[in-house]
Amino acid sequence: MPTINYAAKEIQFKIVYCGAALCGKTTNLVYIHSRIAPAHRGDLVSLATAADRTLFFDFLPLSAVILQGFKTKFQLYTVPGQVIYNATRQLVLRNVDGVVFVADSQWDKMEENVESFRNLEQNLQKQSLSLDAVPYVLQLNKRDLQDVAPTNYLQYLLNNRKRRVQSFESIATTGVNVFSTLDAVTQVLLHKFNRERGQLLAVPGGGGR
Ligand SMILES: Nc1nc2c(ncn2[C@@H]2O[C@H](COP(=O)(O)OP(=O)(O)O)[C@@H](O)[C@H]2O)c(=O)[nH]1
Ligand SMILES: [Mg+2]
Repeated sequence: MPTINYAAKEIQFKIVYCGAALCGKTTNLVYIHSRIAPAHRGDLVSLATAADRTLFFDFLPLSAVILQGFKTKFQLYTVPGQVIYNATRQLVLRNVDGVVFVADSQWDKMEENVESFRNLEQNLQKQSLSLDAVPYVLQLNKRDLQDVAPTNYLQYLLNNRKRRVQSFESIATTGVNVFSTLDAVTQVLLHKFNRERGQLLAVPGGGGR
């Protein structure tokens, strides 16, 4: 559920990048940050350990299109991928409006990908959400590397729910399909919002959080 500020005519959505440790979540945000004019984004806040691994989350605020006279803002977050940080992941996933699941295409990461995807489903369940209802897309990352699984195998592992979602083959380090992924999740999320809650924007003082 996005935050609607009627006075400022702003609506704010939260998008969370999920996936196993080192799959490329932070790299997505770093690339997006580097390609958006400062006027349309805030600073990238990264809380990393000395070893450059995300400890809590990365955070990047973006402002974008106008929706029914409201300025839409997107807050991009990553979650720490390491298995032990589940409490942090649950916290970052609270009130999520859209998810990008980043898969690491390397063969030896398949188990971690599947485990991370299951963990996402479980964490959403804990806040009574389901991937059936949350807008999300799949990003098959690191396609530049040698030892990668074929995309149809990744689809079979990670995109076999009733509703198949859009997926993108990416190279986050050079930006290949980083924006296609972000555009797709925002499109799905805005469609859902318009369909289910668009009327909230027309009623000053109604709804919001
Ligand atoms: N070759 C290659 N390396 C990548 C790609 N995306 C990320 N990486 C590298 O993978 C490592 C982990 O990336 P990071 O974004 O920190 O992963 P995170 O733990 O998911 O945030 C870094 O060394 C990145 O440079 C990619 O598409 N191709
Ligand atoms: Mg990270």
